Amino acid sequence: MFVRCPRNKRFVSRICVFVIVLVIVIYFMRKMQRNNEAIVSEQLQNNVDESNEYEIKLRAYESKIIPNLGNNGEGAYLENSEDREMGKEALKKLALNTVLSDRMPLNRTLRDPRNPGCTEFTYNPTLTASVVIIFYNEILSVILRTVWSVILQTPKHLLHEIILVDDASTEEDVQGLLQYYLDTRLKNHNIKLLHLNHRMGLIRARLQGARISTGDVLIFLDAHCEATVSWMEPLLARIEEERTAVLVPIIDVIEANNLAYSTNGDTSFQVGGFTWSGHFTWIDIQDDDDKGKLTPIKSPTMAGGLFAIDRKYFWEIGSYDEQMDGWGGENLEMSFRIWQCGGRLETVPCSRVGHIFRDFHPYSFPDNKDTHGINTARLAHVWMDDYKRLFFIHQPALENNPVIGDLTHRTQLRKKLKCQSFKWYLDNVYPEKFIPDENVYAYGQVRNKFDMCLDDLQLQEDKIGPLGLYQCHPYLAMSQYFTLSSKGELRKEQFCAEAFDNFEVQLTGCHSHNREQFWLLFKNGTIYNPSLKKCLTSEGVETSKGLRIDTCKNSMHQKWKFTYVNST
Ligand code: UD2
Ligand code: MN
Repeated sequence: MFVRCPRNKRFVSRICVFVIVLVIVIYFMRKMQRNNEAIVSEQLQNNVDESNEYEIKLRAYESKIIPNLGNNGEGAYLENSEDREMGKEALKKLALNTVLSDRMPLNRTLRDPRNPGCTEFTYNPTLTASVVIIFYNEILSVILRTVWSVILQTPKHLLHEIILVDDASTEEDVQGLLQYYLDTRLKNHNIKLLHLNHRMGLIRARLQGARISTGDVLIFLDAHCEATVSWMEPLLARIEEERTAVLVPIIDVIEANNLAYSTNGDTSFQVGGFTWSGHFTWIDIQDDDDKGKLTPIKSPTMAGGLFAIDRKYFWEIGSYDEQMDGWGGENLEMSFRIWQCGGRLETVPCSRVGHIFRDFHPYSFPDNKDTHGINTARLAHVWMDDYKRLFFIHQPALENNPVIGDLTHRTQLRKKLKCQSFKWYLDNVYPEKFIPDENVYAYGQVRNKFDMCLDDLQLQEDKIGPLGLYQCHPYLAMSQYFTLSSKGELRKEQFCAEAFDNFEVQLTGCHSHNREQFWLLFKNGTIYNPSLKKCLTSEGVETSKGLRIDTCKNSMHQKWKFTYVNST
């Protein structure tokens, strides 16, 4: 470029051009050679040491993966009968078919589970996310499938980092092998693995992950999840619009036995509720206006494992109660706190993540402590005001028990954030929640003249069973706590007494429009079912057996007395 060939002397000029072309060709050839050398040297660096014990293990593991198994999120089946038997055993022992998981590709494909309407939205968030995944003794393939799904289903520019927190697992696999996998198979992704040096429980483990994260938004996941297409965009976009919105995706079920990614159909889903015993429950969407919406909708509580929150807001709003141990309670604590202290909790219908729901915990807790109970007692004292009475009926031994620890920090936090009362939460966020002793006709034990009481006979949630009769307990035990509600239901929190044509009375789900669930309490103590025109009777009913309805007569067996009756 800086050399000029003389124009007048043709021969000299030609030689000159030739020399210049030659120089250019040599220059580019050398450059290409240098590039090749760089690639080769990078490959050399990449060349894993084949004699490394982790490499040997990983290759053995990788060689057993069955291509395409479980693709499209389908449930899978192992052809090999020995594997199949081992899988069944694992399911019994660990509540998960770990053998099947080990054979299934880590990056299996999933179908788009969303409501088709979701594809019409475009989101262009500018925020980035730190995905925090905590685990204790989860198997490698399950953790890695979670990680792979996040990588594959998230646009690169939105995924700031993935932070894995090992809550001091004792299983060998997740010690060195996971780090080795990340270093060799996923080294171009920003993934950090933090090993805690002693078991901290899932609440403090999440806090440790949050502390080292630097993305705009924190997204927590359990270590046995699979994210689906476009799961992150609507979460980030909503937080960008409303930084105090805390978001949960729809949580689909990955079946523990065959790893099928299953949904309740692409349109129907539930939001979070709670029971007075302090447990999370799924509830139907409460507001009619919210039904069918594809934009974020109000959720009174969250399940706890999968949610997105602005990182700075997470700390401002009080992160977690660090004195909560083990497992449980933190999800309701955070839900109440978010709502009461000015934030919002929402379910995002166009974001869907699968989660393996296990039938039992495959791990034990140090000292066998009831961490769920203790943690819930903590949150009841801090957030539920006088309504904590309804929790402590379930857990009387915990009410003034020193085991729940010091609450000063959390009560101070509540003051500092100037949070609303629990009554405000019930009135404004969850007005449909049944309160067994407020605005009702009568509640408490329902006793007859023979000191026998109505009793749910320990009926399990989601079941139907007889409305029973049992000796009255000397204290108000939950199994004998009944309410005659303002709608005329004779009910517990979850069940309503329903009279049947064969004169049996069963406890079933409450449907307020069902006439057979409507009862009247007369001044003389009879409990009357107007629909069948009969009265509740204990005549001829053995202890622990179901009550009946019968023709109303002036019988001692048809006189009932509630512990508390409101005058109205
Ligand atoms: C649900 C939540 C879970 C948590 C819990 C209440 C969902 C889908 N799951 O229970 O996230 O909020 O309710 O506390 O919402 N783990 C540890 N250390 C431990 C015990 C567990 O790190 O000491 C990990 C575990 O490996 C898993 C996560 O914590 O990744 C949640 O545990 P889980 O899956 O057993 O809880 P889950 O889904 O039954
Ligand atoms: Mn889980």
